[in-house]
Amino acid sequence: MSEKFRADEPGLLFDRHRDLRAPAIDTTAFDSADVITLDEGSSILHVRGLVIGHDEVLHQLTTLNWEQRRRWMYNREVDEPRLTHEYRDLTVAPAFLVELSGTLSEALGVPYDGIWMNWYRDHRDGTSWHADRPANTPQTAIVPVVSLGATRRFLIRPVDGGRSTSLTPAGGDAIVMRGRCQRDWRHSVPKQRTPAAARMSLNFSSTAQVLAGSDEPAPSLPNNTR
Ligand SMILES: O=C(O)CCC(=O)C(=O)O
Ligand SMILES: [Mn+2]
Repeated sequence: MSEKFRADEPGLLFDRHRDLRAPAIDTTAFDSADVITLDEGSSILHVRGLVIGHDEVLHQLTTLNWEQRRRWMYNREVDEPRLTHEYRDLTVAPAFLVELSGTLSEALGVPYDGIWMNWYRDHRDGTSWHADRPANTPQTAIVPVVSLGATRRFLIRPVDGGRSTSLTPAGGDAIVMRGRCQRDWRHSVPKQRTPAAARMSLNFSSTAQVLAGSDEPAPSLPNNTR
């Protein structure tokens, strides 16, 4: 084990080891990605170990101006169970995120130009069932989500309900939703009882991908789907 992997500091993280190597991108990770077929129109690519030093990246990103959003739940306003940050203009994002976006664009053939970021502070934070807007505008879309920090469950299930498929992306992995995942499926990161350390997810978006399908009316989604 490299000395740059550090055992957990008490109270800070629950994962056994943290990957604090200098941040880098392993482009060869795509070569050994797993394909999870959901149905004839949708699949997921699980790319393991794309980001080297993912805990260090998470640590660096904690200094951003994170937002605590609020939302209406029934008849009262509550804090969303996570912090969020967004780069609509990638050119002002940290250099590593720009590089990561470039890598994903090249590997997946989609020009990504925005990032929606979530910070799950611990196991009590999560994201409820939803599809991504506006990536649900085209009939098909390729939506990569890169995980940093703790391993959490990422669930995806048919839009009308039914059995969910459970993925467990570790820090540094990418989950790529492909095909009709934003139309026929809903995804979530559930809150859990088991203690978990901090996790961030980087959700990449592409204006070009949305515009390519802009003649197709996007199905309406309830406001509180995330
Ligand atoms: O955190 C994740 O892995 C997914 C988050 C997500 O789906 C979203 O913010 O749209
Ligand atoms: Mn999403």
